[in-house]
Amino acid sequence: MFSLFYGLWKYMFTKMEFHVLILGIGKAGKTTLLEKVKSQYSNLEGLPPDRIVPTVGLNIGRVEASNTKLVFWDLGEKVLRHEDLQGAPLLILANKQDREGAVPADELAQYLDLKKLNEREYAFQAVSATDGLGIKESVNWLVDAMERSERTDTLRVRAGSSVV
Ligand SMILES: Nc1nc2c(ncn2[C@@H]2O[C@H](COP(=O)(O)OP(=O)(O)O)[C@@H](O)[C@H]2O)c(=O)[nH]1
Ligand SMILES: [Mg+2]
Repeated sequence: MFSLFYGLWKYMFTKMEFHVLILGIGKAGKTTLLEKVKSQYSNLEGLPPDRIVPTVGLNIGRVEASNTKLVFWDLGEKVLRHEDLQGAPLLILANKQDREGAVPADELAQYLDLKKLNEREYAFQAVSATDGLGIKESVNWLVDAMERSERTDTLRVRAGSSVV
């Protein structure tokens, strides 16, 4: 009986944790973005842009948003079509919006043919990793999309959740 209630309690009060892959070509601003997210969602100061060096290996950042834990993986590999990422929500960021001539998010949406990524929820968001424009909106979208994603349920079952 105790374990039943303990399981229920754990289920209700343990924060969900989602992992987010940050993918993009070199110099797109992935590391700068991660540092900005970290500085907006924690008390720690993110690295200032002039101290960010090209990423070697992995750069991982943890933040908490809307009672949810997010783990960002700054990688830069072509993994989107990998079967393990089937159905994972996709947020496409049009970064460097502070720069004159930056491609707006809706224009970017026209360039990218995302119909091939069927069964995947996706959205476009204009951001500036240096100014912080659009960062909160991006993280909110990620949290919402991952919470309502069927993939989340599938992964939870696959992980053999200890919840009753
Ligand atoms: N103007 C501007 N520059 C940016 C922005 N995001 C990143 N950068 C710059 O782009 C360069 C590459 O950024 P970095 O985060 O190292 O890119 P990564 O290779 O994708 O990790 C750096 O000089 C950054 O300061 C942005 O939103 N606006
Ligand atoms: Mg980097």
